[in-house]
Amino acid sequence: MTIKKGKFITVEGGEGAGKSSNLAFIRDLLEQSGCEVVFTREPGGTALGEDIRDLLLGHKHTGMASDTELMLMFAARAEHLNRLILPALNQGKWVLCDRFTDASYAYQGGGRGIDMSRIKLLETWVQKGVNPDLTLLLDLPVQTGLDRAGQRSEPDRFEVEQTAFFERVRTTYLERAQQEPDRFQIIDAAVTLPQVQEQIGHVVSAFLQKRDIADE
Ligand code: Z5A
Repeated sequence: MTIKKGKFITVEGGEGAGKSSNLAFIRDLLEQSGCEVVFTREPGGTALGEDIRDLLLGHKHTGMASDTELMLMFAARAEHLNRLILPALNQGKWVLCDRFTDASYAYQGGGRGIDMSRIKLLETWVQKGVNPDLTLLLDLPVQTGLDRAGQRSEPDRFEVEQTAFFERVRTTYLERAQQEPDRFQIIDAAVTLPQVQEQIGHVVSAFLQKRDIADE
């Protein structure tokens, strides 16, 4: 794989953490500072990836084996990296992605109980060393998130899981953040939206400042 030029930012979090509510805000912050932003999501981001997303989130294949689920996530990711993420980074664009591989560790590893070493194998194979430069983890107590998400319409195939599943997802995200403190920034997402955005603003400004110093 070729060398990256732009920066790769991912946003993660459990149910009702407020990703959708904050992604446009993050994109605006980046664009205001002169970054050309490609905004995308996982699973999805390409035509094939969006078809895989439908299979993963829809209810047609309820009871799908966990290994199938994991490999479909990585199949969509391989397409996403090769067709969208890497070309954009190589053109000097910034990629802002709604979820990435940390979600596979959290949901398929923590949630479904797949051995993390198997996820690592797929990560190494598919990503070939390409990783996010910054990951914002929107963290909040599981019940708060479920209460918020419950106000939305029809639940997808993940949203019907039990509280214990989402507790394992949250624990795994927090463990990963602890293991990679330079990449992860934890945002307290349990507070009001303006308070969440104030924290995000600080994190993104600090990251942009670091980029400016590195570019000098
Ligand atoms: N998945 C996986 O298993 N493995 C993988 O590798 C990948 C993904 C990549 C994709 O869903 C699913 O795929 C996801 C994990 C799995 N499963 N789930 N569940 P997604 O990412 O597209 O969708 P989502 O997780 O359901 O999240 P979302 O739609 O992006 O949004 P959200 O984070 O849940 O939050 P929201 O919609 O912005 O907010 C929820 C509600 O809370 C809404 O009414 C807001 O107005 C409200 N809200 C937001 N912030 C606040 C604050 N601060 N205060 C009060 N109320 C708030």
